[in-house]
Amino acid sequence: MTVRASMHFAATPRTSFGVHGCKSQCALRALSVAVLFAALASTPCLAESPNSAAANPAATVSMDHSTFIPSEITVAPGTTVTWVNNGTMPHTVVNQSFRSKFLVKDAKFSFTFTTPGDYDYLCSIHPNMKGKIIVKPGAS
Ligand SMILES: [Cu+2]
Repeated sequence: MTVRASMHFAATPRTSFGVHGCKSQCALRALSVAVLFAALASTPCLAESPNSAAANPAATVSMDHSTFIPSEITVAPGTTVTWVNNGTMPHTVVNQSFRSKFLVKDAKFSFTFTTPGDYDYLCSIHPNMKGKIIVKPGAS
């Protein structure tokens, strides 16, 4: 009689569906948070996007008094152009092919031009501040 009673007790299902359900729900929530963080980490932002810079040749464009100096230069393919802000106001250098970050006083931005063509660019803060790089084979 005593043995049969204890066997019956042991066979009673002890699993609570309530506890089990919460566990899997919590695991699911943790997973979706992880997925969200991964998505945020891979979101592209307005970061600086220079291309790989070659050793030479090189050219420099100054930014001063809201003007690119010289406003137009002709360079050979493979030339790295470096813009330097010599003024006190922040400027940017923006084109379809390249985009600098905010350049404060003395900040620099470089881009290497490999493909011949005309590259009109401007400062996104001062849209009237424009410049042009002409990339032409044979130019020095
Ligand atoms: Cu500007």
